Amino acid sequence: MADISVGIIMGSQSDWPTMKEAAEILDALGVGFETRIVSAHRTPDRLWSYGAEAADRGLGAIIAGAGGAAHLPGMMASKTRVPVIGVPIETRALSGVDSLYSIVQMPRGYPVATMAIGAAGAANAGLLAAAILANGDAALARRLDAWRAALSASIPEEPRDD
Ligand code: RP5
Repeated sequence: MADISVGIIMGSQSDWPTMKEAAEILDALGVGFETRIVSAHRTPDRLWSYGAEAADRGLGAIIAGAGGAAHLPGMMASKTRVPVIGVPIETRALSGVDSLYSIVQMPRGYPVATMAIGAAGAANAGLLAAAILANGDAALARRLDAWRAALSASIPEEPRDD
């Protein structure tokens, strides 16, 4: 079993179907991760202690998904220097634009790498976390290169009628 290098956190159980996409990518690449529900609004103390301990625990990246007033990624970035990758969850009321704007517009000094809204964003968050870790892990770099090459090879040159 791989060491836990990535924390996947989310504001609610309802975010899991989206955030699972990040977990599946990390699984496929052999990157160890943990999953936690950490809400900026409903469990602020949990957010604070997770952020306070993240670097000492050896986490190399934190993927944080939240929807609506999506303060989790930004608050986590305030609390730890571990790179935070934000995933805006698609919402019913505003289609996730609310989540995106809540996450992306950080003040200077506390960056969040903000992904696209929804499932593609969550999958890309997994890939970006792996890419960050691959800088110091040659075996992971090779696995990531192979994953990218396989995706590329799966794209047909011509469209077909279904
Ligand atoms: C946010 O509120 C969560 O990240 C979730 O996307 C949204 C709705 O949460 P639930 O009401 O479904 O628990 O904090």
